[in-house]
Amino acid sequence: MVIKNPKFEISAVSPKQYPKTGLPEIVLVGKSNVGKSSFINTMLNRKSLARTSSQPGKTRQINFYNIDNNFYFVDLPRLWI
Ligand SMILES: Nc1nc2c(ncn2[C@@H]2O[C@H](COP(=O)(O)OP(=O)(O)O)[C@@H](O)[C@H]2O)c(=O)[nH]1
Ligand SMILES: [Mg+2]
Repeated sequence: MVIKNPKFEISAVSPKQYPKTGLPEIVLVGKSNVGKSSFINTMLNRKSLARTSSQPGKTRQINFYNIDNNFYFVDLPRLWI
């Protein structure tokens, strides 16, 4: 798959903010610091679209990345598991 234009769309803190496009969502869920954000960047061939950190627990919102208007990568923070 050729990815042309992956975009950070929103850091949602409430369900009202979740995108309503109906596009499929691929959700990354796991403990802090296991490489979820790095996985997204690697899949998209971008260095730092998804912010990575050596400190656990940095992501607190639900981050939606719109991939060419085809699907979303959704990066969940640790507190959701
Ligand atoms: N050695 C190594 N470090 C990695 C790898 N993937 C991620 N990291 C590092 O692990 C830390 C946490 O990664 P991050 O993607 O922020 O994890 P997240 O909290 O699950 O989103 C960062 O310092 C990354 O640079 C990997 O494949 N190998
Ligand atoms: Mg992360």
